[in-house]
Amino acid sequence: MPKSLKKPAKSGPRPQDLFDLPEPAPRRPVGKARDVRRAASPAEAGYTAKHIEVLEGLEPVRRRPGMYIGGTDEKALHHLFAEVIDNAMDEALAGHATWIEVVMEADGFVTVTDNGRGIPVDPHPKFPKKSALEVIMCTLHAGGKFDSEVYETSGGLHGVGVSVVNALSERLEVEVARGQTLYAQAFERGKPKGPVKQIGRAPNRRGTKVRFRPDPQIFGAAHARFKPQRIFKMSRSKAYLFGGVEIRWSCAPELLAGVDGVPVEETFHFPGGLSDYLNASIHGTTLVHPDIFAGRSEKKGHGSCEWAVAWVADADGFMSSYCNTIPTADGGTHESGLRTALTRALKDHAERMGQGKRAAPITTDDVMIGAAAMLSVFIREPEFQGQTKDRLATAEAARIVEQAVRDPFDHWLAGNPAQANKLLDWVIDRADERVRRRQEKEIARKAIGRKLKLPGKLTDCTNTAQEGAELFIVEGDSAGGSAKHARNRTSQAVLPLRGKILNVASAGRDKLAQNQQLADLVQALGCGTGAHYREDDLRYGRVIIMTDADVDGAHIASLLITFFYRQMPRLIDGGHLYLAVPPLFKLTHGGKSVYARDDAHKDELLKKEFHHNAKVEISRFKGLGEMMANQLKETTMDPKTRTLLRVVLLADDREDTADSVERLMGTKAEARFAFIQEHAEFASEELLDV
Ligand code: 0R9
Repeated sequence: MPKSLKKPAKSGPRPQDLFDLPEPAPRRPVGKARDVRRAASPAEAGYTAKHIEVLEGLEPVRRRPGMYIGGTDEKALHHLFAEVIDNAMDEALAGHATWIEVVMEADGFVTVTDNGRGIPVDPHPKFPKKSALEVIMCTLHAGGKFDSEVYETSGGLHGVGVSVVNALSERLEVEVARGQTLYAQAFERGKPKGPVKQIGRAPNRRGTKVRFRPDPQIFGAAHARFKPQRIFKMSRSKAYLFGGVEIRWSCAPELLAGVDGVPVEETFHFPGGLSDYLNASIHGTTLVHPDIFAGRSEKKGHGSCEWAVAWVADADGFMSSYCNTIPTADGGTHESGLRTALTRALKDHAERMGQGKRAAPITTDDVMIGAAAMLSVFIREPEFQGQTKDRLATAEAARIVEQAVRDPFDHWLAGNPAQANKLLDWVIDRADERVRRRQEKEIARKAIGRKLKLPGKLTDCTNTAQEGAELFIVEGDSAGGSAKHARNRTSQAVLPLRGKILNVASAGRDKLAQNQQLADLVQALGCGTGAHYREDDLRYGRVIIMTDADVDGAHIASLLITFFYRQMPRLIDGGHLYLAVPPLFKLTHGGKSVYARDDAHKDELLKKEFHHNAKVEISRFKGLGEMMANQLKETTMDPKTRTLLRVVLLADDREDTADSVERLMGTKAEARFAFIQEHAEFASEELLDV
C-alpha cells in the first residue's frame, strides 16, 4: 500500500467568490475513475506489456469527442490536461514519483513530466511490433489490465485514458526515461509518426514526459488554447491534495499578459495537505474558534480519508471534496459522512455539557452552514453519479468518513471545551435563526394567502402580525370614511358595515350563511367560526366595534357582540373584542374643549371643568361620520387618548350569559320584555385605558 494514500485532498470551492479557492480540475466524464489503492505496485507484481488490454481503436473519439470528454468547450478542453496530470499523480500517489512538472509554452503546448517509473515500453505480446507505450497511447480503454495477477481487485487505473488526449491532440510527444534509456515517440491526431525510438541514455533518471497541443479541428481555432489561470489552479490543487508531491509550475510570460495571480514560475509543496489548503482558503475571514479541525485516517484495505474543517463567523461556509484526487463538485456520500459525524459529535457534546435541550433543534444544515470544509477520500472503484459525474455515489464512502471523523472530532471538542462551547453556541444560534426564519416565512405565506381573500370593503393595515393590529368595525360608509382618515395605517384597519346587522340569535342557519356583512367580517378576521375558529389565524389583536354613541349605535354593537358570542366565543375569551367609546357631546368655552360620552358624563364635566358656567357651548354629535378625522382620532381611535371597553365573559356567569343572550336577542319577544323589566341597571363594564 503506497504511503501516498494517506495524503490529503483538496476541494472544488462552492461559494468561491468569498474564498480564494483553487479551481477544481474537470471530472473525467466517461470511464471508471482511477483506483489508487493498489495491493502491490505493477512493477512489484511483475507488470509487463502483456497486461495491457486492447479494446478499441481511436477513431470514435475524434468522431464523437463529447462522448469521451463531455463536449468540446473550455471545460472539456481542460479535461485533457486533467487526464495527463492525473496519470502523473497516480504515479506519485502510488509512491513512485515525488515531483510533477507542468509547463505552459507560448505556442499552445503543455508539457507534464513526472519522475515515476516511466510508462512501460517493451513490446506488447499481442502486437509484437508495437510497444506497450504505443498501445496505451493509441488504443481506447487500454490501460493496466488489472487482473488478479497484478492487482488485488479490478478497477480502471486511468479515467478516459491518455489515448483520448492523444486522439484529440494536434500533436502529442512522449518521452520515457526507463532502464537508463531515454525513449521517445510522437503522434499526430492520435496516429504514431513512427515507432517508439531510443533517443539516448538516461543515467540516474526516470520518468515520463507528455507534451501535447489540443487539436483546433476539434476545439475550434479560437478555443483550443488552455487557460493559464485554470491550469495553474488545477496544478496547485494537486499539491494540496497530496502532501507527498511537489508540483513545479512554469508558464511562458507571453501567456500571462493581463492574467492576474499567476506567476511565471512557482513550486508547490504542502506537507500540511488539506490544513494548508484550508488555511489559505479562509485567509482573512473570522473564525468562530481559533483552531482548524483537521486529520487523516487510513484503515488497511478500507480506503482512507483526510479532512480539514473550520467554522467562519462572517461568511457562508463551503464544502470542497475529492475522491481519489478527483473533484466531486456535486458532493456525494463522502460529504454526507462528514456532515453526519460533525453533527452527531456536536450534539453529543451538548448532551455532555447539559445543553442537550438547547441543541435539540440542531440539524446538519445548521452545523454545515458556516463550515469551511475540505474532504478527500481514497477508495477502491469509486462510482460517480450525475450528468457531469461530479457526485460520489459509493455508499461505503459515507461509512468510511463518518467512522474516521467521529472520534477525532469528539476529542477535538472534549480537548478544548472553551472553543467547543463557542462553536456549540454559534451553531445553536444558527438553528434558532433557521427556526425563526421558517416561522416568519410561514406567517408571511399565510398573510399573503389571506390577503388575497380579503373583502373589498376592508381598508387593511400594513402590519401583518396579529399583535398590535386593530380592526375597527364601523357602521356605514360615512363613518368608515372618517375612520379611514383618522386611523394609523400601519396598525389600524377599518371595515365599514352597511345596513342592518343580522341578529344571529334569532336568524336561522341559512340566513346566517347568506349574510354578506357577516361573511365580510369573518373573512377580514381570518380566524374562522365555530369549531373552525383558530386563534393563531386571527389577523388582529384587537377587534373594536365602533358605533355611534346613540341607541342605534348601541343596538348595532349588541348585534355584533351577539354574533361574536355565538360564532367566535373564544375571540372574546382571548380578550380580543372591544367597544370604542366615541363622544356624544363636545363642550367648549374660552378656548377649552372637552368631550363627554353621555349625558351623565356631560353633567360631570360641566361641573368639574366649567363650574356650571352657563355660557359653555354644548354640541351633540349626530354620528361618527360627522366628526372631523382629527376629532375622531383624538377621542376614539388614538391609543394614547382614547378609551376602550373590553368585552368579557365572566367565568362564573357563563350560564347566565347564555340565558341573557337568548332572552335579549333570541326569537321570543316576551322573554326580552320580561328581562328588561327585571334588570333596571346595566351590567358592569370594564373600563380600560389601552
Ligand atoms: C506525464 C504524465 N505521466 C504519465 O502519463 C504517466 C503514466 C505512467 C504509468 C506508469 C508510470 N508512470 C507514468 N506516468 C506505470 C509504470 C508501470 C506500471 N504502471 C504504471 C511499470 O513500470 O511497471 N503508466 C500509466 C499506464 C501505464 N503506465 C501502462 F498502462 F502502460 F502500464
